[in-house]
Amino acid sequence: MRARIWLPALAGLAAVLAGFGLAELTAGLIAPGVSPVLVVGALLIDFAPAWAKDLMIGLFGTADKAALIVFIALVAAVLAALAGIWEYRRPPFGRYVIVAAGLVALVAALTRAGASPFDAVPPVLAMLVAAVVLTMLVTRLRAGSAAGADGQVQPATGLDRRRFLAYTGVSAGVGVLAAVGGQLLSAGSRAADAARALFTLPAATTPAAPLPAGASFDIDGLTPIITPNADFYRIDTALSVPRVDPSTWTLKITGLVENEVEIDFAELLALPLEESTTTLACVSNYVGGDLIGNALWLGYPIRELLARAKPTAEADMVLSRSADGWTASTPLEALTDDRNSILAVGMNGDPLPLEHGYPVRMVVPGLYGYVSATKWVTELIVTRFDRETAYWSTRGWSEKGPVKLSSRVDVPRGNATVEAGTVTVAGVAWSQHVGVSAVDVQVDGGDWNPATLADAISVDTWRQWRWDWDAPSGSHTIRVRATDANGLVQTSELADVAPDGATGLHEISVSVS
Ligand SMILES: Nc1nc2c(c(=O)[nH]1)N[C@H]1C(S)=C(S)[C@@H](COP(=O)(O)O)O[C@H]1N2
Ligand SMILES: [Mo]
Repeated sequence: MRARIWLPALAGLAAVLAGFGLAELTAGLIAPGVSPVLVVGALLIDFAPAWAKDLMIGLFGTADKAALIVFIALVAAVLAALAGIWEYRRPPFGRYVIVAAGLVALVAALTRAGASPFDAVPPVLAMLVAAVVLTMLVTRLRAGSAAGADGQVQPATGLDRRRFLAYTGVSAGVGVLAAVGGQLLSAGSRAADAARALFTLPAATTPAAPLPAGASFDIDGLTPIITPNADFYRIDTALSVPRVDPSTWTLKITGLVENEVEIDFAELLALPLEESTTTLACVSNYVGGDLIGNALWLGYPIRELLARAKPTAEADMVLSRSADGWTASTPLEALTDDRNSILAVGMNGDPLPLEHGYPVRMVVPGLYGYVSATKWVTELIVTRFDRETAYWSTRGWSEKGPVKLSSRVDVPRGNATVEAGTVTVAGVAWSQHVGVSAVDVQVDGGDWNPATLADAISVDTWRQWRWDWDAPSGSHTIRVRATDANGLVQTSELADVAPDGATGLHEISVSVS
């Protein structure tokens, strides 16, 4: 009984490994990025329903993309084992399973942004190899075995079983070797990594003013005014970071324009580049959350390129598209008014990190990233909101996303225990494109106490605040609220992150000993 399940399951696994390995190898040779696991993962991400976004943000932040890959590998392994068992018991049902899985991978490969017909080769090859190897192994398994009295096939024994195991081992081994070879090949073709390593960022024609001396307080645990690249939050739908070779990168401006514009990387770098400090926030940042960061960006104003393209009078939106097909819809006005909306090539003095959009991304002050901050950007389509819809707007998120006025307590940490006496309460507040004019702190629902604000870098950056609290012992709650330069006070009304950003006041509990 055990042999009837385990040996066929083994055959299924070995067959699928052989097919998968050869697909990885051909992907490495002719279609980098078309690894079956990655294309299926990308398909799952794109088809996830709207409610899954919250989960996805947690899941596909930075480290947990690996979780999806492991999940797909586990599902594939289970299907492979089932295919083996079915092929043994009711041929050709095992092959049907393999063909069905192969078709899913084929659709996934061909529906990727910028897919070429060659991308069909790895999944089709995987399907054929797996089906042929499965048939061969199961035939081996049956060889020498006779139909029992009950009409059931009896598993092979002795010499036949040893032969079967040898063939199975060879198939699996070839698969693993081929997969490793494919990985090495695609690593070797990573022109983007190599180019970035060799790239020296040009100097800014218009450097940023030095940070005001009073822009940051020296308080342990307070968020630094500039977020180091390594600590900058990362959010995107890309399962493997897009590798865009700067030597072939171009940006096209098309759509409702008088002149189509196309520039390459060398041309972009030769333009007068400007530095600006801009805070970037994610719409999925809940009140008090950390999906927000502030960086010194180097780039070229999008306004200038749009001026060359000359949008027609009816245009009201720019749909930006990335190398991996993701899109954002940005109001045309936010890209043509006087704010620092740029095509960024530098982040905190370094070339853009690969995961933050190398070689070129958009940064638009005052709008959530999902409607503005396109990484690996390759195309700006000038259009209208009533004609085009961007990636997240088709998944239940608002088509416009101005960043909401908000503030956060960083110290003390929530649920910390502090000593009675003077306790420094501090954090950050932001009201992008308007500016923060005041921050107040409240203890246990009492009076609002004005906090001291650090100097502002600009209206487009967050601002630190501090307040010295004479803390009595016991349990307390601390709340913070910001007021913007127009006098708007941060609302205490709770709103979920969907569809256009959270509201409410950040509140922490502390115990004072
Ligand atoms: N190509 C691409 N660009 C993208 C995204 C994406 O999924 N794909 N996500 C956007 C979102 S939702 C946010 S909040 C910002 C995050 O930028 P960061 O990862 O550099 O912090 O990138 C934006 N740009
Ligand atoms: Mo986001």
